[in-house]
Amino acid sequence: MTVPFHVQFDRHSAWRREHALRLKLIGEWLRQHELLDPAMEEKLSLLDAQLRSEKITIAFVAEFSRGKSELINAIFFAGYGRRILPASAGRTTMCPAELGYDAGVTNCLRLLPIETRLQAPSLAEWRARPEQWTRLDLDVDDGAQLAAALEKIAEVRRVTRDEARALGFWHDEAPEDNPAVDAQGMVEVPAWRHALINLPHPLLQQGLVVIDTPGLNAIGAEPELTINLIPQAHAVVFVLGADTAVSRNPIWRSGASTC
Ligand SMILES: Nc1nc2c(ncn2[C@@H]2O[C@H](COP(=O)(O)OP(=O)(O)O)[C@@H](O)[C@H]2O)c(=O)[nH]1
Ligand SMILES: [Mg+2]
Repeated sequence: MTVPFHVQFDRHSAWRREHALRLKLIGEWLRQHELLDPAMEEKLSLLDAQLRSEKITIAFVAEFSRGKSELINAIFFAGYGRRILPASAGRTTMCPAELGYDAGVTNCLRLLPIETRLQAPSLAEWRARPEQWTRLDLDVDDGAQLAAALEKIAEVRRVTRDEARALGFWHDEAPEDNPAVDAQGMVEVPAWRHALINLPHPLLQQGLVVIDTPGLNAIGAEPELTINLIPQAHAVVFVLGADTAVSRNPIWRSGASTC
Protein backbone atom coordinates (compact mmCIF):
# COMPACT_ATOMS: atom_id res chain seq x y z
CA MET A 1 0.00 0.00 0.00
CA THR A 2 1.36 3.47 -0.87
CA VAL A 3 2.05 5.64 2.16
CA PRO A 4 0.49 9.11 1.65
CA PHE A 5 2.90 12.02 1.36
CA HIS A 6 1.81 13.74 4.59
CA VAL A 7 2.36 10.49 6.54
CA GLN A 8 5.85 10.08 5.04
CA PHE A 9 6.55 13.71 5.82
CA ASP A 10 5.39 13.27 9.44
CA ARG A 11 7.73 10.27 9.72
CA HIS A 12 10.61 12.28 8.33
CA SER A 13 9.93 15.07 10.85
CA ALA A 14 9.77 12.51 13.67
CA TRP A 15 13.11 11.05 12.47
CA ARG A 16 14.64 14.55 12.59
CA ARG A 17 13.30 15.24 16.08
CA GLU A 18 14.60 11.84 17.26
CA HIS A 19 18.07 12.61 15.86
CA ALA A 20 18.11 16.06 17.47
CA LEU A 21 17.30 14.40 20.81
CA ARG A 22 20.06 11.80 20.35
CA LEU A 23 22.57 14.55 19.56
CA LYS A 24 21.56 16.30 22.78
CA LEU A 25 22.00 13.06 24.75
CA ILE A 26 25.43 12.44 23.19
CA GLY A 27 26.41 16.01 24.14
CA GLU A 28 25.29 15.45 27.74
CA TRP A 29 27.12 12.13 27.96
CA LEU A 30 30.31 13.68 26.59
CA ARG A 31 30.01 16.57 29.08
CA GLN A 32 29.52 14.18 32.02
CA HIS A 33 32.68 12.31 31.01
CA GLU A 34 34.60 15.54 30.46
CA LEU A 35 35.08 14.73 26.80
CA LEU A 36 33.22 17.72 25.39
CA ASP A 37 35.88 20.07 24.07
CA PRO A 38 34.83 23.38 22.40
CA ALA A 39 35.41 21.98 18.88
CA MET A 40 33.14 19.00 19.54
CA GLU A 41 30.53 21.26 21.16
CA GLU A 42 30.50 23.48 18.09
CA LYS A 43 30.19 20.47 15.78
CA LEU A 44 27.21 19.16 17.75
CA SER A 45 25.48 22.53 17.78
CA LEU A 46 26.05 22.89 14.01
CA LEU A 47 24.51 19.45 13.42
CA ASP A 48 21.60 20.38 15.66
CA ALA A 49 21.00 23.66 13.81
CA GLN A 50 21.18 21.78 10.50
CA LEU A 51 18.61 19.20 11.63
CA ARG A 52 16.25 21.91 12.83
CA SER A 53 16.52 24.20 9.84
CA GLU A 54 16.67 21.58 7.07
CA LYS A 55 14.03 22.09 4.42
CA ILE A 56 12.43 19.70 1.97
CA THR A 57 11.79 21.56 -1.26
CA ILE A 58 9.26 20.62 -3.92
CA ALA A 59 9.16 22.62 -7.16
CA PHE A 60 6.09 22.65 -9.39
CA VAL A 61 7.12 23.02 -13.03
CA ALA A 62 5.04 23.23 -16.23
CA GLU A 63 4.29 25.47 -19.12
CA PHE A 64 2.16 28.44 -18.14
CA SER A 65 -1.53 27.93 -17.45
CA ARG A 66 -1.34 24.19 -16.77
CA GLY A 67 -2.80 24.41 -13.27
CA LYS A 68 0.31 24.57 -11.05
CA SER A 69 -0.96 27.41 -8.87
CA GLU A 70 -4.45 25.90 -8.72
CA LEU A 71 -2.98 22.55 -7.62
CA ILE A 72 -1.01 24.28 -4.85
CA ASN A 73 -4.26 26.04 -3.84
CA ALA A 74 -6.03 22.68 -3.66
CA ILE A 75 -3.25 21.09 -1.58
CA PHE A 76 -2.56 23.91 0.86
CA PHE A 77 -5.55 26.21 0.92
CA ALA A 78 -8.60 23.99 0.32
CA GLY A 79 -9.76 24.81 3.88
CA TYR A 80 -10.43 28.43 2.88
CA GLY A 81 -13.01 27.31 0.31
CA ARG A 82 -11.68 29.87 -2.15
CA ARG A 83 -8.70 30.57 -4.40
CA ILE A 84 -5.75 31.95 -2.44
CA LEU A 85 -2.76 31.96 -4.82
CA PRO A 86 -3.56 33.87 -8.00
CA ALA A 87 -4.47 31.41 -10.78
CA SER A 88 -6.11 32.41 -14.02
CA ALA A 89 -6.28 31.55 -17.70
CA GLY A 90 -3.49 32.99 -19.86
CA ARG A 91 0.08 33.82 -19.00
CA THR A 92 -0.50 35.72 -15.80
CA THR A 93 1.81 34.97 -12.92
CA MET A 94 5.35 35.31 -14.19
CA CYS A 95 6.89 35.71 -10.75
CA PRO A 96 8.11 32.54 -8.98
CA ALA A 97 6.50 32.11 -5.56
CA GLU A 98 8.08 30.22 -2.70
CA LEU A 99 5.89 29.05 0.19
CA GLY A 100 7.52 28.12 3.46
CA TYR A 101 7.57 28.86 7.15
CA ASP A 102 10.22 30.55 9.22
CA ALA A 103 9.15 30.96 12.85
CA GLY A 104 11.40 34.02 13.18
CA VAL A 105 9.41 35.91 10.53
CA THR A 106 5.80 37.13 10.84
CA ASN A 107 3.11 35.80 8.48
CA CYS A 108 3.86 37.84 5.41
CA LEU A 109 4.45 38.10 1.70
CA ARG A 110 7.84 39.47 0.64
CA LEU A 111 8.40 40.63 -2.93
CA LEU A 112 11.69 41.39 -4.64
CA PRO A 113 11.40 44.12 -7.33
CA ILE A 114 12.18 42.99 -10.89
CA GLU A 115 14.72 45.82 -11.30
CA THR A 116 17.09 43.92 -9.00
CA ARG A 117 17.89 41.80 -12.09
CA LEU A 118 19.87 44.76 -13.40
CA GLN A 119 22.17 44.59 -10.40
CA ALA A 120 24.95 42.17 -9.60
CA PRO A 121 23.79 40.37 -6.42
CA SER A 122 22.26 36.94 -6.89
CA LEU A 123 18.82 35.96 -5.60
CA ALA A 124 20.53 34.20 -2.68
CA GLU A 125 22.29 37.45 -1.81
CA TRP A 126 19.04 39.45 -2.04
CA ARG A 127 17.51 37.04 0.47
CA ALA A 128 20.01 38.26 3.01
CA ARG A 129 18.84 41.87 2.45
CA PRO A 130 15.27 41.90 3.80
CA GLU A 131 15.05 45.71 3.57
CA GLN A 132 15.11 45.47 -0.24
CA TRP A 133 11.91 43.38 -0.32
CA THR A 134 8.40 44.87 -0.25
CA ARG A 135 6.57 43.31 2.66
CA LEU A 136 2.83 42.76 3.21
CA ASP A 137 1.35 41.24 6.36
CA LEU A 138 -0.88 38.20 5.87
CA ASP A 139 -3.91 37.39 8.03
CA VAL A 140 -4.22 33.60 8.02
CA ASP A 141 -7.70 33.79 9.57
CA ASP A 142 -9.06 35.87 6.72
CA GLY A 143 -9.09 34.11 3.32
CA ALA A 144 -10.24 37.25 1.50
CA GLN A 145 -7.36 39.35 2.90
CA LEU A 146 -4.89 36.55 2.15
CA ALA A 147 -6.06 36.21 -1.46
CA ALA A 148 -6.13 40.00 -1.99
CA ALA A 149 -2.57 40.34 -0.65
CA LEU A 150 -1.25 37.45 -2.77
CA GLU A 151 -2.81 39.00 -5.90
CA LYS A 152 0.14 41.37 -5.75
CA ILE A 153 2.43 38.54 -6.92
CA ALA A 154 0.81 38.75 -10.37
CA GLU A 155 1.41 42.51 -10.77
CA VAL A 156 2.98 43.62 -14.04
CA ARG A 157 4.77 46.72 -15.29
CA ARG A 158 4.81 48.26 -18.75
CA VAL A 159 8.33 48.85 -20.04
CA THR A 160 10.03 49.56 -23.36
CA ARG A 161 11.43 46.69 -25.40
CA ASP A 162 14.96 47.72 -24.45
CA GLU A 163 14.08 47.58 -20.76
CA ALA A 164 12.38 44.20 -21.27
CA ARG A 165 15.52 42.95 -23.06
CA ALA A 166 17.73 44.13 -20.20
CA LEU A 167 15.43 42.39 -17.71
CA GLY A 168 15.55 39.12 -19.67
CA PHE A 169 12.00 39.14 -21.08
CA TRP A 170 12.76 40.03 -24.69
CA HIS A 171 14.80 37.82 -26.99
CA ASP A 172 15.37 38.91 -30.57
CA GLU A 173 16.37 35.34 -31.51
CA ALA A 174 13.10 33.78 -30.22
CA PRO A 175 10.39 36.32 -31.19
CA GLU A 176 7.53 33.83 -30.74
CA ASP A 177 8.13 33.81 -26.97
CA ASN A 178 8.27 37.60 -26.59
CA PRO A 179 5.44 39.45 -24.83
CA ALA A 180 2.93 41.32 -27.02
CA VAL A 181 3.83 44.93 -27.94
CA ASP A 182 1.03 47.49 -27.41
CA ALA A 183 0.20 50.54 -29.53
CA GLN A 184 2.71 52.65 -27.60
CA GLY A 185 5.49 50.11 -28.25
CA MET A 186 5.47 48.97 -24.61
CA VAL A 187 5.43 45.39 -23.26
CA GLU A 188 4.33 43.87 -19.95
CA VAL A 189 6.88 42.32 -17.62
CA PRO A 190 6.33 41.03 -14.08
CA ALA A 191 6.71 43.71 -11.39
CA TRP A 192 8.37 41.23 -9.05
CA ARG A 193 11.32 38.92 -9.44
CA HIS A 194 10.59 36.54 -6.56
CA ALA A 195 7.88 36.11 -3.91
CA LEU A 196 8.41 34.59 -0.47
CA ILE A 197 5.24 33.57 1.36
CA ASN A 198 5.66 32.85 5.07
CA LEU A 199 2.67 30.94 6.45
CA PRO A 200 2.19 28.59 9.43
CA HIS A 201 0.64 25.71 7.46
CA PRO A 202 1.38 22.42 9.29
CA LEU A 203 3.42 21.00 6.37
CA LEU A 204 5.37 24.23 5.95
CA GLN A 205 5.98 24.37 9.71
CA GLN A 206 7.60 20.95 9.45
CA GLY A 207 10.09 22.26 6.91
CA LEU A 208 8.36 21.80 3.56
CA VAL A 209 9.10 24.50 0.96
CA VAL A 210 6.99 24.70 -2.18
CA ILE A 211 8.15 26.59 -5.25
CA ASP A 212 5.48 27.64 -7.73
CA THR A 213 7.40 28.42 -10.89
CA PRO A 214 6.15 30.54 -13.76
CA GLY A 215 5.98 29.22 -17.32
CA LEU A 216 9.01 28.19 -19.31
CA ASN A 217 10.01 31.64 -20.57
CA ALA A 218 10.08 33.24 -17.17
CA ILE A 219 12.01 30.26 -15.78
CA GLY A 220 14.61 30.88 -18.47
CA ALA A 221 14.67 34.59 -17.57
CA GLU A 222 15.73 33.84 -14.00
CA PRO A 223 18.98 31.87 -14.24
CA GLU A 224 18.90 31.14 -10.54
CA LEU A 225 15.71 29.09 -10.94
CA THR A 226 17.30 26.88 -13.58
CA ILE A 227 20.72 26.73 -11.98
CA ASN A 228 19.85 26.59 -8.30
CA LEU A 229 16.29 26.41 -7.09
CA ILE A 230 14.86 23.75 -9.40
CA PRO A 231 17.93 21.42 -9.57
CA GLN A 232 18.36 21.66 -5.80
CA ALA A 233 14.74 20.83 -5.07
CA HIS A 234 14.28 17.38 -3.51
CA ALA A 235 11.40 16.69 -5.88
CA VAL A 236 10.01 18.33 -8.99
CA VAL A 237 6.33 17.92 -9.87
CA PHE A 238 5.70 18.30 -13.60
CA VAL A 239 2.12 19.35 -14.27
CA LEU A 240 0.46 18.41 -17.58
CA GLY A 241 -2.82 19.64 -19.01
CA ALA A 242 -5.03 16.63 -19.84
CA ASP A 243 -5.93 18.34 -23.13
CA THR A 244 -2.37 19.27 -24.13
CA ALA A 245 -0.27 16.44 -22.59
CA VAL A 246 3.47 16.62 -23.34
CA SER A 247 4.07 19.33 -25.93
CA ARG A 248 7.12 19.98 -28.08
CA ASN A 249 8.17 22.57 -25.55
CA PRO A 250 11.85 22.09 -24.52
CA ILE A 251 10.84 22.38 -20.84
CA TRP A 252 10.62 18.59 -20.77
CA ARG A 253 14.20 18.13 -21.93
CA SER A 254 15.70 20.97 -19.89
CA GLY A 255 13.53 20.11 -16.87
CA ALA A 256 14.49 16.44 -16.96
CA SER A 257 18.19 17.21 -17.33
CA THR A 258 18.22 19.55 -14.33
CA CYS A 259 16.62 17.00 -12.00
N1 LIG B 1 -10.99 22.70 -15.83
C1 LIG B 1 -9.88 22.81 -15.09
N2 LIG B 1 -9.31 24.01 -15.00
C2 LIG B 1 -8.20 24.12 -14.27
C3 LIG B 1 -7.61 23.01 -13.59
N3 LIG B 1 -6.49 23.44 -12.96
C4 LIG B 1 -6.39 24.75 -13.23
N4 LIG B 1 -7.41 25.17 -14.01
C5 LIG B 1 -7.65 26.53 -14.54
O1 LIG B 1 -6.64 26.78 -15.52
C6 LIG B 1 -6.21 28.13 -15.46
C7 LIG B 1 -4.67 28.17 -15.24
O2 LIG B 1 -4.38 27.64 -13.95
P1 LIG B 1 -3.12 28.15 -13.13
O3 LIG B 1 -3.14 27.39 -11.84
O4 LIG B 1 -3.10 29.64 -13.05
O5 LIG B 1 -1.95 27.66 -14.07
P2 LIG B 1 -0.35 27.86 -13.90
O6 LIG B 1 0.02 28.95 -14.85
O7 LIG B 1 0.24 26.53 -14.33
O8 LIG B 1 -0.08 28.19 -12.48
C8 LIG B 1 -6.99 28.78 -14.30
O9 LIG B 1 -8.09 29.47 -14.83
C9 LIG B 1 -7.40 27.59 -13.46
O10 LIG B 1 -8.58 27.87 -12.73
C10 LIG B 1 -8.26 21.74 -13.70
O11 LIG B 1 -7.83 20.74 -13.15
N5 LIG B 1 -9.40 21.72 -14.47
MG1 LIG C 1 0.76 29.96 -11.77
